[in-house]
Amino acid sequence: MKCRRCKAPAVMDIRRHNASFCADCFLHHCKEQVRRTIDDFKMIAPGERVLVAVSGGKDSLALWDLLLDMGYEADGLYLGLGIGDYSDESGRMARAYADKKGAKLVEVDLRDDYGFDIPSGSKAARRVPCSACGLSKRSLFNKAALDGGYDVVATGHNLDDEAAVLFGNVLRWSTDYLGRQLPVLPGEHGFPRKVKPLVRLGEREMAAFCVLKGIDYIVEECPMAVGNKHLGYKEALNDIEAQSPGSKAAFYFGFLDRASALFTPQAVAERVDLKPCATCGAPTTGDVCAFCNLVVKATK
Ligand code: Q46
Ligand code: ZN
Repeated sequence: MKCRRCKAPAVMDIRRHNASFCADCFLHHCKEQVRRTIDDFKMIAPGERVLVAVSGGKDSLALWDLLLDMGYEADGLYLGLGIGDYSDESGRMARAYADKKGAKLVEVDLRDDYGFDIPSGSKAARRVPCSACGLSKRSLFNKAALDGGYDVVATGHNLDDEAAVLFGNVLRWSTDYLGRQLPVLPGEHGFPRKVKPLVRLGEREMAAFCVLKGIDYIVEECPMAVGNKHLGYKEALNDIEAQSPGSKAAFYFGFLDRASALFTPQAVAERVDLKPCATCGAPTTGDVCAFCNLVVKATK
């Protein structure tokens, strides 16, 4: 197996591109994929300040590394979710990377700052942990970005993540979610712009990127994810991909090219009715936003 770019012995093959790469050319390939994604979807303009949502996992640390390497002014944001050893370890990984690079890591801790953690708070609020967690993350990323004067929030969702979410949304024809499943959501109505620069790179590529760059990341999955639907969709898509390489990318990018616009009118209509939350000021459709409601129930 030889590197497609320089003909040196290859260390990594990417079946959907029908290509193999040596270590240096693979890292170059990752950077080019991200550069193309940022340019094509107009994700980040020169001089804009980026807040990277860092979980301590491979995707978010690789994204932070790529953005810093490409010269973006990118700070990290770590959210302490209070999920036992998993959170302790993931926080250590995020801090270790920031220290190594001399990069700025903003930290918000659900327990210290809001009085609950995901395992106990979701129980008290009678919500599925991942739903309470996702809601908290969305709200706190927005808040941290606006408070810190950032122009963009970047998350490490990769091709496997986006294809699995799309698969779930299509299985249930969740047309409202389909209207919002884009690699860039504009900043408007009091929300910062949200971007996903890793959508052209798969899970396996992100793990290889971290190994080749010597980035330590938390390998364990969050214990709350065990048995959730999202992992099942990923497995189903992996089976399809193994039989027919390129299916995931065709599914996701075909949706973006040919179908997503059909669902956007509904998503746009929903955003027009937003007003400030009576408690925290964040944009919401009700009087009090979903996160403030969660805080009340989770801390009872
Ligand atoms: S961290 Fe949170 Fe995930 Fe854990 S509780 Fe669920 S949503 S699985 S990405
Ligand atoms: Zn609120």
